[in-house]
Amino acid sequence: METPFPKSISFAKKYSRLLEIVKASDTLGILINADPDSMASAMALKRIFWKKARSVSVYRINSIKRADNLAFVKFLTVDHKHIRYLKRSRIKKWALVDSQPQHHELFMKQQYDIIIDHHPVTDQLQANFLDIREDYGANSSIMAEYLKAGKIKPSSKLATALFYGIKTDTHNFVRATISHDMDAFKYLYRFTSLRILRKIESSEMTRGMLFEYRRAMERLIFIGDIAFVHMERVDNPDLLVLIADFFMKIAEIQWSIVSGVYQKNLEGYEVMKIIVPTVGAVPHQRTAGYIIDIAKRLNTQLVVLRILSEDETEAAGEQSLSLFIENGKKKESAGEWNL
Ligand SMILES: [Mn+2]
Repeated sequence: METPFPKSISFAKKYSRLLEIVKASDTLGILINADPDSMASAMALKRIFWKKARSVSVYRINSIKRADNLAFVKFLTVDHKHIRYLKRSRIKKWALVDSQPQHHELFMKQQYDIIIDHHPVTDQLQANFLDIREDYGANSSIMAEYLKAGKIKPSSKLATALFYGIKTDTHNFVRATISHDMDAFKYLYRFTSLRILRKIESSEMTRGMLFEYRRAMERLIFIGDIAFVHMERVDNPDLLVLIADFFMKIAEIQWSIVSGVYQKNLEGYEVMKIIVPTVGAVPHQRTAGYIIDIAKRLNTQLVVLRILSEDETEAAGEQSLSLFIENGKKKESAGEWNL
């Protein structure tokens, strides 16, 4: 690809080139796929054009569901709207941050005046002002350098947003990072509100989720060392993962199984199957028993898949299948079905 800047060009020069893109009479629209890094980047770009453009508005293509991201929006007062409220005719100049048009079809509908990103360069990338830095762990680090170059002291909310953006995109610097991110992090630290940062980081649930947790507690049953909950209808399947994770905190528990019904089939029936893939050694008798108990409680079909390795014959596979059948029969005759 054509590099927009020779390596040596200073951030100050880039900054003044960036400013030339948007005129005082222009309305600027910034598009993002909202996560902390992109929201912080949009806030920074908005700050850069504050009082320099007629208006700057931020539109996200996705909805924000994660509790920590909701806290981010609330406590850092991120001002943005969903793209469905976008009136294209009102926007004169377009910017895309922390993404490239190829990343999403909703990004492909227009030409961009500004693209600033840190993802690998995609095909046919074009913009009047293009700054792609693949060697940055977070786009927020690039934006912090622009603020510095423009001698803009970030507000505590903007600094906290960028700081958190870097933290999440680099997974707290676990990902092989990169001196640029460290430098930006150090620069932002003095302006950051650690109180808000802690609040965002400790936001693991929403009020709505709390009701789901209560529902989960009421439905929790223990089968051997398995914590098992069938949640029935759920609006958001991600919740099942959080609940399963939550019950893993119980000391006596080895397995946490959470089930739920997310979508109906074409006829409108909620059909559930438990699929048990078995491979290698025949499953333990006890494990088979547990799984059968769960299937029975849910009144659902149990599908046992035996995955054969190259040196196994079908006879070997039959063994684990018959384990489930025999166990089921035994439980039936012992009257154990009515758990
Ligand atoms: Mn990013």
